[in-house]
Amino acid sequence: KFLVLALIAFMTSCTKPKVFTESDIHIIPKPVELKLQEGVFEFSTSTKIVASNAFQEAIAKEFSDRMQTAGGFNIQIVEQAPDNDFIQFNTNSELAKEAYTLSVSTAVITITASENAGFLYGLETVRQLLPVAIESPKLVADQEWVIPTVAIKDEPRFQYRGLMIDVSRHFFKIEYLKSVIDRLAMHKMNVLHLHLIDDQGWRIEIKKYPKLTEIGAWRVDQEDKHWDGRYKTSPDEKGTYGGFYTQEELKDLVAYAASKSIEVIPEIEMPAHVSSAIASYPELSCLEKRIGVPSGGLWPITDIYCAGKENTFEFLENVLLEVIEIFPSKYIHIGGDEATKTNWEICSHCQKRMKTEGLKNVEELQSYFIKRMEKFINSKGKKLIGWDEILEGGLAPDATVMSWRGVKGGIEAAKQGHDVIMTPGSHCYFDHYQGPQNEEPLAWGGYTPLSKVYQFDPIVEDLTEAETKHILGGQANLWAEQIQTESHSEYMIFPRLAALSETLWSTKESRNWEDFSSRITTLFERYDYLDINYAKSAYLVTA
Ligand code: TNX
Repeated sequence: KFLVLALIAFMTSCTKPKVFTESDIHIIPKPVELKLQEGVFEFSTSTKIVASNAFQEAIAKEFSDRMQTAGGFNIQIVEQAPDNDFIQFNTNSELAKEAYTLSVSTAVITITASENAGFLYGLETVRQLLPVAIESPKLVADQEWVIPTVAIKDEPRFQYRGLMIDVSRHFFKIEYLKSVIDRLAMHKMNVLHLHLIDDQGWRIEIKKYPKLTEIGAWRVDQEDKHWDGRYKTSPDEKGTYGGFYTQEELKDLVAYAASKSIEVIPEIEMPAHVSSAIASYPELSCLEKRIGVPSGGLWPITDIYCAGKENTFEFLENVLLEVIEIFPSKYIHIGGDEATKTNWEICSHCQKRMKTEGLKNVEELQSYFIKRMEKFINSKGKKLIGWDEILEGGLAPDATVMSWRGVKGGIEAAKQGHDVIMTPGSHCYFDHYQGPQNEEPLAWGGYTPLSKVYQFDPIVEDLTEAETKHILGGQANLWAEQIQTESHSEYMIFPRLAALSETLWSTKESRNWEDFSSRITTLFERYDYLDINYAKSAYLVTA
């Protein structure tokens, strides 16, 4: 008797379509508006995706591949819509940039957007409506591939949603950066900022200055676990640790990112954090002393570009000309942070420059430097971004400020009518610890658990409406002094990226830690399938 009852129960559970409730929906970042309806859409071998341009085809193909791998059936990509059982992309130019609506009925899924990003985000939402097993790298048996019928209206709160990866302190392969791009798209983020140059390595091939990568991309060892304040490299030692990206590789990366609606912003540091350049071309510095590429952290580093000599500007303009050919991004980031200017105080070229330009101090000399670079960058149709130190001595006329030493610099810049990206160390530094220090891998310092990231809000003060408009969004920064491997890098990024994505995408009113921390467990299951080495400790700590 029991067996018969069990069999009946089993059969009804097989035939009855699943009924979804709101608590079954765990999308991150949380959509702006979601109305759950009755019924389900079921994916099967007869489901098709109608694509009408290359971008749609590419995202449809990725979706179809995922279904093939996990579900074992093929979803065809077609040009003409069949009668029913399909996903379609519908263009509506009235929708805001990046916005989309997603309507799922039992017969048709329609993603409406005005441009590529919206189509991608709509499909990413469909992915998150599907069972987590959709992420599986191998066939999952006995899985129903159904999603609830819903009506979603969604758009980002902020237009700039970024992640910076420091590839100088440690070198990461292009394939890894591509995987980061995949995951940024999954989290509806849209900027990858590449910190290509720092003291410890020059990572971009510049054809006019081959020594930058022959010498500047290599240091003696990668042992800089302890930021112990010593140069380990002499100029004559041959570097063994390092690497760089060829221009071809970077162009390929940029194209890959574009296929996921992600802009890659290159950062070409100046005037400081450039020992790697000076090791390659000592004449770029004030003292022209021969130095090696440091593997650890001598701090402060006084060997910076000379602001007096014309050849510094000629060099930087030539470098930027090549950079601009590779990166179609609207922005070029020129760094500008942490310049120890003691050599500028004693350098005759710098002193002369200050005299002829009527500059009162070295801060004004840095401002002259950045303004001059901005003129060049603007003349090539690009905009300049710099870290908030570019405020000192007077901001370049059209510069965008990345506020890292808290949000003060950003507020000041917005008040001056400049665009701002908020990346305060307190909430956005992914090189900080995210759990109890004694249980975590060595980090740079600081303490930024998941819950702290979730508290981030780029708009912090009562700014006027016009000033608020200047806050374009936010970004997390992963400095890599202590990060030697891809899996460690992933560990620092995830799951904090999920919290960041919701703070930058979802409405302020919908922000709710309890709700987020229950939804994120589903995302962890996806991360598990995707083999992402995320930090579990971050979740446990609710500072
Ligand atoms: C400061 S943040 C830096 C980086 C370091 C970071 C360590 C910024 C613009 N400059 O060079 O890697 O601190 O957290």
